[in-house]
Amino acid sequence: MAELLKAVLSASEKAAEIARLCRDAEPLFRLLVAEKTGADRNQRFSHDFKTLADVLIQEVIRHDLGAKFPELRGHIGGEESNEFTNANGDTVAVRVCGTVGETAALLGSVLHPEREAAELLAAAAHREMAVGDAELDGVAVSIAPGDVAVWIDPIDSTNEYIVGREDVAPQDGIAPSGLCSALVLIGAYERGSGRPVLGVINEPFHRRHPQTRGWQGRYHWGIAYQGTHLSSLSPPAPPHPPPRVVLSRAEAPGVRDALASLCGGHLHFAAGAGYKMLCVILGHADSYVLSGGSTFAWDACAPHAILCALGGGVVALGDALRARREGDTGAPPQLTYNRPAEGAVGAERWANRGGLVAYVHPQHLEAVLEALAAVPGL
Ligand code: 2IP
Ligand code: CA
Ligand code: CA
Repeated sequence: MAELLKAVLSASEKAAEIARLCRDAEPLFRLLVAEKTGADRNQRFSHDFKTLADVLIQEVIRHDLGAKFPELRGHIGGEESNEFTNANGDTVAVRVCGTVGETAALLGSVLHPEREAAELLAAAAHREMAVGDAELDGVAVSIAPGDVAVWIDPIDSTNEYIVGREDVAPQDGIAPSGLCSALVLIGAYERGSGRPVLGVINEPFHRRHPQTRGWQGRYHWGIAYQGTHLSSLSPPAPPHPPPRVVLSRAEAPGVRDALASLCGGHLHFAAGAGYKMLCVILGHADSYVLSGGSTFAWDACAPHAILCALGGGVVALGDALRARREGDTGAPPQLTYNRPAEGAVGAERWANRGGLVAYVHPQHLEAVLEALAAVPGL
């Protein structure tokens, strides 16, 4: 009876379809390329086309989940605001309308004069998606939609999505950059406690079909709810020290050095906050460390739920180090998703301000925190 899981999975499949369509359909790809080269950029719309793709995907997910579960309406948040200003200076709220024609007309008012692009996007937004996953029928956990709220990152790693490189060879299973790091992230958390309970990561550009060369996606899910832990992934392999750690290329030098000594050469760099957490989920890395506040609730919620389902988690790094220094020997605090940061405005309200550590095995978390405790300024 995993109705919510099924609905989130099919919303993620529709989102992945739209992400692929924007790269495959010529009238849409042309607009994306204009983004990449800077040619023509922002001249016709007051926002980037990539932002419209993001906003539309987020609205499609919000619409489909809200239609299925009215209790969720008003409790589905995301990275993007849905307000656009078109070439005439009118503000348009992008949303999925009652009919495909109405949605096409609304998108047309933002994308004018790109009518074909608007029609392609509207048709994709209204397509019925069925998730034919027999495994889901055996999932015997029912999550009350009225108890949870949702965070959406419609496309994580947008830079890699726009640039679209397909030729980046993975190293030890981890792609340093490229289209494969663009992901759809949908996570649900408990409204009361802020704990993540259900996560779906969809990889729209997992691989090219060997014969047709068309894109094939795939998805992963996890549930950690009231003592039940379930996931589409097999249980993690036993831990082997030292941990293999994945970092952002923008990570601070002090953190890099401390972790390089800990991992004895097993340090990796990759694009995309969601992708780095996926590397931990898939067992290509043991931990993802980020010392700054450059990720948000919508980046972490879905991967966090899957990590919890596998016995791991995502710890709030700053708080964990503080507790450690104060001699607290309890479990380090996990990230939560229901409370905005005090005194912050806009997206910053939902930033994971003190950084994070994602892990599967608590032993690896402990080793990473110990190494970081010695880094000045953290
Ligand atoms: C970004 C994206 C970036 C990441 C950043 C996220 O989200 O995942 O790749 O930086 O933290 O907020 P990095 O690649 O250095 O880890 P988005 O693409 O949705 O803006
Ligand atoms: Ca993101
Ligand atoms: Ca995004």
